[in-house]
Amino acid sequence: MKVAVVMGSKSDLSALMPTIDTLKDFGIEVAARVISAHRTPDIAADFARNAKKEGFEVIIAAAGKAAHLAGVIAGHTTLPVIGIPVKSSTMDGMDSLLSTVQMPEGVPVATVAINGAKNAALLAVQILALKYQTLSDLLDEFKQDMTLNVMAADAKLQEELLR
Ligand code: RP5
Repeated sequence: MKVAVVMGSKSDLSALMPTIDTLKDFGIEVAARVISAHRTPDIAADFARNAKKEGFEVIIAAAGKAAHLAGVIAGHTTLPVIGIPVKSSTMDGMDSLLSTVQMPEGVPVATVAINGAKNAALLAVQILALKYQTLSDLLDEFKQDMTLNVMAADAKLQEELLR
């Protein structure tokens, strides 16, 4: 189980840490790279072309501003690509969101919310869970924990309101 997490700049790393941490929590091997669609376009293309051979099963690509990283990678591979628009400009991430999500027909990028780092990891886990039963079981536990947490918060709220 191996996922690549690629960021357009080292400055994106803090926004991406929930992706890396969540993947590791599920026992997935993570390779993190800084590769820019604009500043290192040849490296971006080489990376995407070789990703499947290297054993990656999903690629997560995060970038800000005119965020073309996920789209460029998706143009060079048939692996599923998940895009994270990063909030890194005066436009509050709307620039990255539109640049990442508005892909032309034939080259999909599964785009999560602006800075939606944890959901990107969970989507990758869900894709991999189609193949790996252990991940499927862990996702069931994860959902169950979420349910219990919300129920506990609700019960606490009722108690507080009755005081
Ligand atoms: C994007 O521009 C990067 O993904 C980053 O979010 C933003 C700023 O990059 P730096 O100028 O900090 O390298 O390409």
